[in-house]
Amino acid sequence: MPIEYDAETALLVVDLQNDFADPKGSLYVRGGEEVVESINAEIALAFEAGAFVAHTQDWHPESTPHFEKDGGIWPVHCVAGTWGAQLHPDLSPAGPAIRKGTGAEDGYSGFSSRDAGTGTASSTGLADLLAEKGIRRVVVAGLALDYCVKATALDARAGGYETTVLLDATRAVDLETGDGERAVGELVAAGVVVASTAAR
Ligand code: VGL
Ligand code: ZN
Repeated sequence: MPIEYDAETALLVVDLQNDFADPKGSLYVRGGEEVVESINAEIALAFEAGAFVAHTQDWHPESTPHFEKDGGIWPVHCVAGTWGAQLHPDLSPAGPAIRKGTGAEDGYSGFSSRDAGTGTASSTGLADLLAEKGIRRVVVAGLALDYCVKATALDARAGGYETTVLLDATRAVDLETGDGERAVGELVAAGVVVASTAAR
């Protein structure tokens, strides 16, 4: 069932950036480019209904414990200011971009991050923004289902928002076969609703 957007709903478009959504990106998520069109349609619907739209951007320094070369698990991706970190050129963004992963951290959520060294959590400002707008319901789409979409939706749910993930507007990294399906299981167990876009 498509979402009915209203002024108390926020559509969060997670990490629809070249490194994830372009086949030439360094951490290309298979099928990532396929979600752009339906997300644009969803953004238009949300915008028309007076909903709040925000984007997240993975925005890393050149060295971070997140990268394999520095002790993490990922190839270098979404380095601040590079082509890979830019939003996909076919996306029609509406609303602010929240940058995350900007420090020495290995977090995935659009809401907060945890310093890999000190363990200290810090907020990205997204929760404050949603509170300021009087948001009660959060709808999440984008990349990747098994990392940043999952973490962002779980944080939204834990923060008391009615939370929905638009499954056809996400794709999984699937480092291990089945990660995407397991992510859906975790989301549903946490009380997140799984739905699809109006385009489907
Ligand atoms: C992501 C892996 C590493 C994501 C970000 O956006 O899901 N995945 N950094
Ligand atoms: Zn990252």
